[in-house]
Amino acid sequence: MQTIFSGIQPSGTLTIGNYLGAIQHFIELQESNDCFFCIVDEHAITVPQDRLELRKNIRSLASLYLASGINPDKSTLFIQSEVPAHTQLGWMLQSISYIGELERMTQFKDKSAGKEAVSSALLTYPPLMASDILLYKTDVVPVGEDQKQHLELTRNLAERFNNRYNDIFTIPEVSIPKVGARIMSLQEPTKKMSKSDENEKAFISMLDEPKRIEKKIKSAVTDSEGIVKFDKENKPGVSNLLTIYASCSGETIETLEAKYEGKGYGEFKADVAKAVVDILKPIQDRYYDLIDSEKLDDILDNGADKAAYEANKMLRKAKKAMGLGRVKKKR
Ligand code: ATP
Ligand code: LTN
Repeated sequence: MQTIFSGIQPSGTLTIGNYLGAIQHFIELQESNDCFFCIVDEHAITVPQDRLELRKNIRSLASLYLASGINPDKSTLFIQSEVPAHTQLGWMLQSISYIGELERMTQFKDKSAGKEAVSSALLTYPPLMASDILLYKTDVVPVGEDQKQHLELTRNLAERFNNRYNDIFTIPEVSIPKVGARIMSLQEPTKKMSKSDENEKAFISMLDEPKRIEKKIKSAVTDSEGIVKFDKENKPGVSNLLTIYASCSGETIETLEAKYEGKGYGEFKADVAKAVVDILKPIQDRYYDLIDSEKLDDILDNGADKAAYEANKMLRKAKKAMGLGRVKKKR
């Protein structure tokens, strides 16, 4: 049995990209592993957030995790800010991070580009992410393609700490799905689908109604060729829809290409929409049952207790290794 850790930011309603790139794999992994799934609200505040909106998104994300199939009897589901050890170890890891390596992170470059007031937390986000992972002796971190660079930095920081102080951290492996690791924007298929995109037509939210999903897929950017074929370079829009369809239906891309040979985009798009609705509809039903329930609070309280117990053990070790605090005199 391995220990798994992953986190999602409550920075908007999850998209089908988050589901196919991350959550779907969490569900598979929880069957035979010890899993921790986190709502990383302290990561979300690295860019400006409206407080009421953030609070709503945190609860909504918790509910979506559960509605998607995270089983609280098997996995630990919790909110990052409810376990203070994350920011504590995050600070300690900042002390061994170099500004240069943080400035090289593509996420930092993307999110800070052209902005005047960039928070320093956006730069120091990776050591906090490393802390999330290292606190739980994590063996494997399932994430989408975009997080690969952060995972490499996490491994570097863990090794640096182990060499410099004491060999206490497990070096985590990254796990990226073969299909669905990078679902693209429906409007600009060369850009990743993102829940914080200003253009709502660019993403399918996990809570979009069936009609809305159909509309968004119908207006997804494709090309004028009229051939359903996977070719990321020349046909990014169609390839993205094929990936979404394959991941939702469990069919291979080749089977789908054959199925739509000689057919136009109209029929293809209608079927992609149907496959997405079939996956999302039952999740949405469970979501609305949970969102205002006390049960959700109980699950999160329990999760925070369990996570804090594990995290505090590792935090104590890390503090000792670095020489923080004191050793009490024997009486
Ligand atoms: P934001 O837009 O606020 O930066 P995001 O939509 O990129 O957020 P995150 O909370 O950063 O989502 O990511 C949660 C998980 O979903 C991560 O494992 C990430 O790799 C994965 N993920 C995010 N976007 C996609 C995507 N377009 N395709 C596949 N996986 C994705
Ligand atoms: N950086 C990630 C979210 C995240 C995460 C983590 C993922 C924060 N801490 C720990 C895996 C493990 C993102 O933006 N998707």
